Amino acid sequence: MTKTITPKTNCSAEQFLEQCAARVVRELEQSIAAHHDKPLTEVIRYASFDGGKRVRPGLIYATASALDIDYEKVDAIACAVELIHCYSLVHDDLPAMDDDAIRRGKPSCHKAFGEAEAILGGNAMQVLAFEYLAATKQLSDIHKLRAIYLLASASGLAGMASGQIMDTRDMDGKIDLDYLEKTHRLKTGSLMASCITIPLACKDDCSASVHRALTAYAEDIGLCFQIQDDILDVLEPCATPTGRQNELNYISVVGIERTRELLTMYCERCLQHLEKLREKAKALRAITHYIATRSS
Ligand code: GRG
Repeated sequence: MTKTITPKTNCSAEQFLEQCAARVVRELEQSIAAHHDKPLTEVIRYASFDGGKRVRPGLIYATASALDIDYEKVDAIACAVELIHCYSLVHDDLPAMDDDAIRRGKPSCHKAFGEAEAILGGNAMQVLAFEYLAATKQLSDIHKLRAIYLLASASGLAGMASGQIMDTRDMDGKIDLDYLEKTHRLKTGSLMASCITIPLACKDDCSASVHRALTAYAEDIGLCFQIQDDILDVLEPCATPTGRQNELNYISVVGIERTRELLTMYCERCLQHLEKLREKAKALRAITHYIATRSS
């Protein structure tokens, strides 16, 4: 069995994310191994293990570090959020959604396994996420309940699913900045925010000012991520999936110059929110810079 990796905060964001990726993949490998004989396990492994920047686990371990929470306590949270994220990519790539043939440099899940396996594999990943949270021995019952509630609301009607339908509807060119931001806050922002708010909800002795600062950071970091995603979509199309072109993009709504200004504004706002946490927020600060400047 491979050794548990402890992500170090005194290195670059890329190295920190690599260590978080190794840690979360090891955790997922171990628990999925228990289901090795089940027919959907191969689909889940395919959709969860290769590639992916693992930004969400990175944010979770970085928040744990900022709040002095042991990494063991957030392992199940990192696995659960990453499973929901990977699941959303599987369904997002389906012909009824973005119809993407390639994901993370290899055939998308429905191309490799067929639509029925991709739909069911995705469904299984979604509920497996909640199974992790319910089963972990590292969180108290009240913390588990809070985590389950926050993850369910981030991914369901109050979050990602609603953002996805706003993104999928034909708006006949009637998209303004307000609609765009509402969609992105739900579709991308809510799950990313949960990477901060779930560890925060598992910390009982957090000061009100740190709580406020991290909650504000959680609300802004997803938009920062999405704006850079939109820039990459348009300026570096090879860096992103290739399916249906999306009119819901910052650049088509406000132009490249304003998009860059918005990215700078959200990135600075995120860094300001972190000031309150001083050195404790070192890893969160590094990931913020990475999110706003990444090339894939
Ligand atoms: C969870 C109930 C429920 C429904 C899901 C299909 C769907 C409904 C939502 C799709 C949401 C979606 C695909 C959002 C896009 C978010 C986004 C920017 C994805 C790319 O994230 P990266 O760059 O991907 O972190 P990697 O591959 O690095 O992990």
